[in-house]
Amino acid sequence: TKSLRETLQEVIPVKQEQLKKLKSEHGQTVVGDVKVDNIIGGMRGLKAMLWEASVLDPIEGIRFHGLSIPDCQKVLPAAPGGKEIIPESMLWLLLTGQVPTQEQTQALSRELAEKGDLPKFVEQLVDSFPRTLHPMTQLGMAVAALNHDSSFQAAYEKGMKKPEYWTHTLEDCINLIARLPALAARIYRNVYNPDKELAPVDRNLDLVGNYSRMLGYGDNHSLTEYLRLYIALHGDHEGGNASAHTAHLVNSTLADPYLSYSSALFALAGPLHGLANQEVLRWQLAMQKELGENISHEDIKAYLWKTLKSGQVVPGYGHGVLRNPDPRFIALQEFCDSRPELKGSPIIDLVNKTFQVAPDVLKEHGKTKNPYPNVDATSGCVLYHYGLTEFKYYTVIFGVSRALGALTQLVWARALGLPLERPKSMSMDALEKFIKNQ
Ligand code: NMX
Ligand code: MLT
Repeated sequence: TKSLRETLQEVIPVKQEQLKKLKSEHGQTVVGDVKVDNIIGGMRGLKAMLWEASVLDPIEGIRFHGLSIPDCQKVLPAAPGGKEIIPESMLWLLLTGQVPTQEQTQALSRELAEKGDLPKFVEQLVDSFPRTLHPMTQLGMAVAALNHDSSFQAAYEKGMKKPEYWTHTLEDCINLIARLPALAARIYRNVYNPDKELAPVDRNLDLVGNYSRMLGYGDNHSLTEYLRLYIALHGDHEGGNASAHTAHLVNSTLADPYLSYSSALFALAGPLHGLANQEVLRWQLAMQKELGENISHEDIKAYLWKTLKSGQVVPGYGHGVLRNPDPRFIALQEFCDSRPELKGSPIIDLVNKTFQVAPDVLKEHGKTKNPYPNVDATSGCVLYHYGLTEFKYYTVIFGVSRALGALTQLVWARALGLPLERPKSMSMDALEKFIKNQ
């Protein structure tokens, strides 16, 4: 059975050939118009990036190398003793386009665990942060500091040749993914349980098995399984989302993967992006507090209108691309339905009831192009039920996850020799002049 690197050595030349052909045969083919609306509207809908691992359809949602979420749930290996997809099998799929065997998945788990310890100076750096510093700020800063050991940076200084770029990028990406659980768990411990001993990385556990154990939830098999699914599913959402796009842009300058992913994390930390799962829980809890027990659909409707009339967005609803309920939301709801311990959970019931009411209210409100829930509408609420109630931490878990897809693309970008990203910008005056001369 082939290792991850052997598989990539086989797959990359095929992709390089595909790109060469695309460029020489179709380099001048038009794929769309650029409208003034695109330029002033956050480039929404503009097809302007190459992204190999996943493609998002507005109605159907995400496909990873052509596989839908239910397809992945059928074919991707789980952890020993578990049922849910794990990040290792998703990472293998994202990187290679192939479904790994159980053996290949376990070998990757083993490699990640072996590389999972943090350098001492990073532990000291994280321990020096004030407990009041937002966990996402801590994560982004520490990921940047990990570039102390960047293989890409060291090789670049020595004058490495372009065909070697991807191998050093891959080494950095694997090392970073391996270290994220220990880093993210250390931040959690320092902020919420400063007196608690941190469990060491266990070489026999999968990535999330270790993460859950280091967070202090290792005995909670259900939460560990939920985290496996959560982290695998949030791994990639094509290239245009703010975090993945940031990693891609920064890496196109040949900044190393640590600096690139650190930048991505700060994009993820915004409330319109990854911070939304923290915001959803805050909003649902405020709703619960205000409305009390036995909340009716009418009560929720009135609360939704109150939120909208105060000029706020309904967190967890709407999307830049999707125009249907997010299949990741559906997959997490199905997880909840399949778990006896989640039956009757007040917070999950409230998420469900909100889902029954919110789309009609948002349609009537008439602003959002997508009145349906995105993945954040439920992801944090399930963590809350399981006892992981510190919601300022939730985006960190998203940050552990998004590394899978964002870092995969860095490997591909360097293997395909993609150039520095540098779109043309226009001023309003320049636009008006252009329009006048049409
Ligand atoms: N509640 C109220 N208004 C909304 C919502 C919402 N959930 N979603 C969009 N709108 C408004 C939006 O603010 C905009 O108003 P205005 O013209 O006054 O600026 C209008 O509807 C049109 O926006 P869209 O084109 O539908 O959405 P856009 O692509 O600009 O933004 C989001 C997408 C996701 C940023 C937006 O839907 C939103 O703010 N949702 C709530 C926050 C959220 O859940 N973010 C998580 C996204 C997923 N993730 O994990 O990253
Ligand atoms: C994501 O997973 O990145 C979000 O759904 C946002 C997006 O795709 O734009």
